[in-house]
Amino acid sequence: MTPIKECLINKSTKINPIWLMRQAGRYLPEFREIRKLNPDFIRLCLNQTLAEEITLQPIKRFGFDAAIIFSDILMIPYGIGQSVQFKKNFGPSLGDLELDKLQNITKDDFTDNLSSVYKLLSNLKNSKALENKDLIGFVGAPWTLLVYMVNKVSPKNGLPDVFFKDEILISEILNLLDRFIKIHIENQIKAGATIIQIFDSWAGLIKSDFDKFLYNPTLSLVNYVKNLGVPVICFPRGISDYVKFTKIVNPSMINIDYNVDPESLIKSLDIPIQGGLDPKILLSNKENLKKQINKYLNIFKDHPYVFNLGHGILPETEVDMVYELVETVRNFK
Ligand code: 1CP
Repeated sequence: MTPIKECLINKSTKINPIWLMRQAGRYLPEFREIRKLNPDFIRLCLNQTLAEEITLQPIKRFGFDAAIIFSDILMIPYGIGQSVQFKKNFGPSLGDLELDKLQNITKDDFTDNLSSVYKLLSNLKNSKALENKDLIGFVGAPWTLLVYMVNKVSPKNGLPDVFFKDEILISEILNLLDRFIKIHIENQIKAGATIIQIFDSWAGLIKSDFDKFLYNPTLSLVNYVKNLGVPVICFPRGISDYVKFTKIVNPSMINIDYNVDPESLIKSLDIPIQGGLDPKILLSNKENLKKQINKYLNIFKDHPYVFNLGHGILPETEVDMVYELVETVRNFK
């Protein structure tokens, strides 16, 4: 059994497996080399040879216990026919949302549009580099994808009131997303994903209607993944009540963000926990980094815990600090 499955399924507290959110990405010089020559980000995600190489880059350097495929949560809007571009120093920018057009897309069209992603997984499945490691597939949660599809750009400066105006549109998109996210999950599992992570990066922006935007849609996906016999990790970043979320949604493991107090959480939760460390700590110094890592590992000493961050690793992180992090986690006794 892989180290992460030991933790997730056997609830082992003897090991602390490790991987990092956004481990395949911009902090790696070898990624930046490839990126420089490939300005179209979506095309890069769909380039099987390069996507495979990028997925394995952090594994080769750091020996993490899981690879996460090089792809993006916005491949789902792309797959159902909304255009997606990534602009330099700006981030994602989505095209007009033509609901009629999106509602006409079939399962086969969608699967065709994203066939490279599934091919990437099936190529990686038997890779020597991933022996005894997990291969993580992922999706954006319905809420986070709804936000990008309607707002069309990152909501990092908040959502305008007008976002919520068209309730019918919102319900239609949530229905559409439930259907296609499930198809994307099923396709990834069939192609070789051994774990699914659901990223709800903007869950912290939900201020009301939690059943509609957070609990019901996520529970629907979690049950779907579990029925396919694969563990599912949820990351509802920024929500105020992780205990309530976990009780209602009951994923196989919960990834906490860096605002969660791990000590109080552990008293109320008995499912495996992942993550927590503030990625900004990797921008400080080695001494502080070790101290903060040991804090998490000591708190989770007797709890099934997969080491990870409280959000994705920052592009400005120095590779040297990541080596230090991995060594500290591996040497913890
Ligand atoms: O190692 C990995 O995790 C690589 C695969 C991966 C994953 C899991 C990428 C590659 N993106 C994601 C998930 C993702 N994408 C999330 C959820 C996780 C999180 O919150 O960090 C989100 C919100 C996105 C959307 C997205 N894609 C953003 C954020 C924009 C915003 O609203 O602030 C950005 C910058 C991207 C582009 C992207 N995706 C991945 C990479 C390496 C990059 C950077 C590309 C570049 O500019 O070179």
